[in-house]
Amino acid sequence: MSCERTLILVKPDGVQRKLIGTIVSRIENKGLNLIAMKMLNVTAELSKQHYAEHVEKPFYSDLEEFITSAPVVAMVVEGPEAVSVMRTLIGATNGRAAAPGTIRGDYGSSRQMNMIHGSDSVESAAREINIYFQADEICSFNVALGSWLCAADEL
Ligand code: IDP
Ligand code: MG
Repeated sequence: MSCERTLILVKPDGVQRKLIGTIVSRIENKGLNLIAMKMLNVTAELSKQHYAEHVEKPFYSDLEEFITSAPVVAMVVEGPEAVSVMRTLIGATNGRAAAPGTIRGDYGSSRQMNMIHGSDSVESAAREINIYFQADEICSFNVALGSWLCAADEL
């Protein structure tokens, strides 16, 4: 098992709906480690970089309009298998299909306005973290409670 990093965004709808604290709590309650965080406005250029795989898709112009419409909160989250653990916690893309208990399943019912982004692979995470954060903005630290969150042979 490996300690991974993943890029998480609270999207504009999550910020507007005052869900930043709720989403951060869900991540912290899971035992994952928040090691970088900032609020920013996504520009059209940044959106095209982040969503490069979607730029040619029919929904891209709506997605760009949405993601640039209000600030986002960007985070780097670290922990054992953090990429897949966060994708499970986030739930399916479409909030109407997302399972209860997931963030998208519990707080939304839209395909586009689904409150949170999480990287879909370790490779995507490395690319996306690099887009949103400088190396010196990442504050990896020794978690004092770490031995109560995960057994040594799971790390
Ligand atoms: P993901 O966020 O679950 O990884 P992706 O397929 O990578 O989903 O899509 C990126 C984002 O684009 C979604 O989170 C959602 O906000 C938006 N999106 C995805 N598919 C559609 C669509 O068919 N119409 C409109 N927006 C979409
Ligand atoms: Mg995706």
